[in-house]
Amino acid sequence: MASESFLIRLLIRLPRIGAGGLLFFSHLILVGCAPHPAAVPPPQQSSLQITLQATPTKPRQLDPTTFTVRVADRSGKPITDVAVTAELAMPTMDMGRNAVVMNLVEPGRYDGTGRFTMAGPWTVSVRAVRGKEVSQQSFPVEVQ
Ligand SMILES: [Cu+2]
Repeated sequence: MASESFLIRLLIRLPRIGAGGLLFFSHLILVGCAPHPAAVPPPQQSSLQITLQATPTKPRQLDPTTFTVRVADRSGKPITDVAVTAELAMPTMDMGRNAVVMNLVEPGRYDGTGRFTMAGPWTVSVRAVRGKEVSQQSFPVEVQ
């Protein structure tokens, strides 16, 4: 916890710091004390198990790649009532939005087909959304 004297000095300086600075400093102070609800919910640690299989396993640029996503709870039970999305992105550059439509094909299994538009390192970000609960997992894929 910040000391009282620090707080008092901060209050004296407020006019110079301005609102943005106040938010920054108040955040610093609060972070040290207790969990503080942020304006944007922090990325939740995935509560569901998400796996991804790409076919072929070494995708070629511009060829169709099939994605198989499996979603299960912590005990391994297949999950059928989530909305699954997959986004393809390159970590090194902006390739524009590249979303793959994923459809439930059997309990806990969601399939979709997409295309990597360039050779190199890609990331497939899979999200499983159920109400306000979002589980997310990213998978690196090397494209030839
Ligand atoms: Cu690229």
